[in-house]
Amino acid sequence: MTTISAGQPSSAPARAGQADLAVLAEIEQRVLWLATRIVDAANHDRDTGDGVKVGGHQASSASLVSALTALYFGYLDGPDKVSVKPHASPVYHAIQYLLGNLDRSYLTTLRAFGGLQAYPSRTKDPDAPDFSTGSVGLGAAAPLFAAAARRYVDAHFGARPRSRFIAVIGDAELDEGNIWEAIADPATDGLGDVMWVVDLNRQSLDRVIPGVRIAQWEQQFTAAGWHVVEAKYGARLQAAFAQPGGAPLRDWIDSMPNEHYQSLFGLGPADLRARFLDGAPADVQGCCAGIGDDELAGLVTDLAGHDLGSLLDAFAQCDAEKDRPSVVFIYTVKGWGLPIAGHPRNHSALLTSEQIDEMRTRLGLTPQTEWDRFDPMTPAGQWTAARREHLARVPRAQPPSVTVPDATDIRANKPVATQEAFGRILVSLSRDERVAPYLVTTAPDVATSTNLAGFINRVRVFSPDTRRAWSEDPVLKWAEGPEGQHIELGISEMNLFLLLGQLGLAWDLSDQPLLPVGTVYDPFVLRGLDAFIYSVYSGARFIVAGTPSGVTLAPEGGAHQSTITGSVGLALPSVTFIEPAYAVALDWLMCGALQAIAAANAAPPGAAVMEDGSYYFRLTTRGIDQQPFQAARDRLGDAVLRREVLAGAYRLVDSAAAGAESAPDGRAPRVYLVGSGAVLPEVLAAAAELTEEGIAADVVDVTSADRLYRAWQRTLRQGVRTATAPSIPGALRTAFPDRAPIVTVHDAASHTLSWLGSALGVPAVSLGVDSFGQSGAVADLYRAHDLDPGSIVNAALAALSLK
Ligand SMILES: Cc1ncc(C[n+]2csc(CCOP(=O)(O)OP(=O)(O)O)c2C)c(N)n1
Ligand SMILES: [Mg+2]
Repeated sequence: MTTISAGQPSSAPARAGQADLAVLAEIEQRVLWLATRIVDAANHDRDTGDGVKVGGHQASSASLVSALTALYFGYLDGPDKVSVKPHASPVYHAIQYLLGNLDRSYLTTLRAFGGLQAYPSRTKDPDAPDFSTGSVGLGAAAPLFAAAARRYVDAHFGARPRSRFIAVIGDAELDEGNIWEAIADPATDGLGDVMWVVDLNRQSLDRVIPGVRIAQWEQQFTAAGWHVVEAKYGARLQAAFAQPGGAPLRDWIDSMPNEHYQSLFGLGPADLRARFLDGAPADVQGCCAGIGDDELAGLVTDLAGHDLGSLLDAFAQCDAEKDRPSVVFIYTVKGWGLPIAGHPRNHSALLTSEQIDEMRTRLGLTPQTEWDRFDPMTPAGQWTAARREHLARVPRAQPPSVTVPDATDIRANKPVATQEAFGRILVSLSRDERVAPYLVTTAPDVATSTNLAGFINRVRVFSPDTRRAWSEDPVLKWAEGPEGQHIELGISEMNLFLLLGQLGLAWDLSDQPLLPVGTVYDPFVLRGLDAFIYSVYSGARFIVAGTPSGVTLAPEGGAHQSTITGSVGLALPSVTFIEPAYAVALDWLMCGALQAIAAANAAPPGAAVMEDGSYYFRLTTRGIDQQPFQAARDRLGDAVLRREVLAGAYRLVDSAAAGAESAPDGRAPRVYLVGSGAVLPEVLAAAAELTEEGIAADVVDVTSADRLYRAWQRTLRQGVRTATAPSIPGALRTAFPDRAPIVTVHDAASHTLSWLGSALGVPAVSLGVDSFGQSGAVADLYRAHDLDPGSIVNAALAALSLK
């Protein structure tokens, strides 16, 4: 581990160009002012009219002003990508404004509708940050996975201009487990272009953190193969330590409890001296005796995280480390330079208007000039202009347009499960040279058990270097090398969704569109859910297959059976949830999803892209007879059926077409049995039984509850917004041409499909899995959850009685 000696001149003049530290310090003060005032304006200059506190984080921002100034004005190059901790978003915007990348009008819009977002947002902020942040830990890990995605892209498509992937993160973010999952995974080994900057202000939201855990953290990073740098003391303290008698001073500060040290920041110079020396040994008292109160106050709070030379030195040391990721712990002060510095409850504290006025005056600004950029004729103005030019991004080349077929023409003559079909479809696509180069799969140690083996056998496993395979396995050829197209992860669903997210953003962050496909056991989608949300909120486009799913995974028991994932898939924005039952339907839907991803990836900047985003396929290992689907195909023809399958539902059994006898009065009781996924055989059996009893039972296979729901909501909202009567959307009308009671059947929470009754305005009974499962045979589990044919028949009778 390296400790920075900040007393020497910066060794990073090359990156800083000709910037001298005095100019950077002037910029730093202006960044501090703007970041503070952006939050102040949001809270004091704007009347929201609702009495709700606007909020914002002046202390968390101030903590990182120096580091972000050093990065943007002294270190970064154009292709570098940066993730900024959520609560420092005002600093990011202040810097983008000074660089000329953000219009002045936005500075008073923090947390306003259509204005600057509370936390950096790729998709919503006008000065588009490289990474969204907000849920602590995730934005920190994202650049690591972006670097892994870049390594993959470089290996397959040729090296891009070098980017460094940087995360500037809060120290309490290291409490999040996903941080340690990320650095522990071999897929993130050796990424020399990664640098994490940890804002070690020793405070979290609630408190001053008792006992600094840096030693433990450093060991954890070191054990994971990271290069660790510590930037602790600023130049003045370093110099004082080097004086004769300076060693006890250092020991005293090093041994001081964190709460004691933090309490110094809120005090005036005389009180600070007394507090600092409270309990100090005689030699420390002696060493400080000759130092005046003001000087002592400045000295003992001089941390490297606010020393621009030290920071640039630390970054340069990380940059020199080419073969492993680096982390630099910078010691900072939460609220640095503000009256709330170091206060235990400063997390959400806001400066008063008087304090803002005082700060403005101190910095030589007036209400007329407070939002100004630097005068272009001054050194600071010239340096920001030079940095603006240096950091300008090269416009992206027009991406290749990737042609995905409408189908792989999967054949399914015997019973087949959707999970198996999924594997076969991927194998077929790997043979299609128009698509194959862009496909990349990943799985958290479940590749073989989710049917990726066939694909892996063809395309191999990705590793930056070719690795010798020691055992010949004719069934699974696990050969690793730079040409491989499957990225294997350890068991971390967080890592899965973070990697999928960054592969799904490679069109942006690595100038290379990809078609990423991940697999995960369906119940464990929830284990990675926050990272899933993070990735799609960031605009990533990928496919994830949750498989196997539901109580259909009968013998595996309650711990492995998913129940609420259907509802999650349906409700998640920017994700299309799909649960087909039949192989050909899956084929069409998967090809359709890949087509949509490819089209969106190739859309020119600023073009309106389709709304689907990513795709979540919920699959099963239960093989089911494909004949009913073939019958629907014969009846409707591929063109019509494909359109309906993609729209979300089609009639698997059309009782009229099947020649169901009408009752003597011409009006047979009629019911729709609606199933999704693995339960279709039970639904079909129930329909046959009802038909025998003289009830016309149509079977509707819902391939995407999400698409149906969205179609319904679209027409409803249209009606609400235009004050007109909403119509029934086309997809629902086609699948449900008549008004008749319905029964919904789903191996998932009954709620996932229960809205259909309202959508159609008919009585509905919803069957599903609303309690935890257990081990058993499929028939046992279906019986226990009323998914068996007999229960479905009874549900149909109940629905008819509700009419
Ligand atoms: C996953 C998650 N949990 C909780 C929060 C609420 N929260 C926001 S900031 C914060 C403390 C952050 O402390 P630190 O990372 O040290 O940042 P600092 O404000 O000290 O710079 C917490 C708990 C969050 N944003 N995300
Ligand atoms: Mg902190």
